[in-house]
Amino acid sequence: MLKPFYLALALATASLRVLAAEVEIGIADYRFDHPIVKIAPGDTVRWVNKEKRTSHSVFFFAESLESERLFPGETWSRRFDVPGIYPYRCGPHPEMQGEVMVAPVESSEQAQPAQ
Ligand SMILES: [Cu+2]
Repeated sequence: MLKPFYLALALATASLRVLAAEVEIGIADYRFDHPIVKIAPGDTVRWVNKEKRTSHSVFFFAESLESERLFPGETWSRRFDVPGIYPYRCGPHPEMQGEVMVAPVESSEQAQPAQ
């Protein structure tokens, strides 16, 4: 029989991933500030254009999915439900590249930028 304290702890740990996380990627100086992020299925990535003048987009070329052109201060979000590796680049600036890795994580781990 579990004592109430340990039971509560187990429940708290198990429910940690129920709340999906949101990861923010800033765009500045013609690059994505976290080019590679690791998230869990159900998490959302939010790109924020932090440039003063330049617009960018987020283009998942393998899926032919591209955001609207993001002007300074604008954001675009995408939720990832299916595990996999999602490479992307900026539409107008192909040298700007990034990757979203979606994989189940340990319940104690938080979604975080990989670098
Ligand atoms: Cu760009």
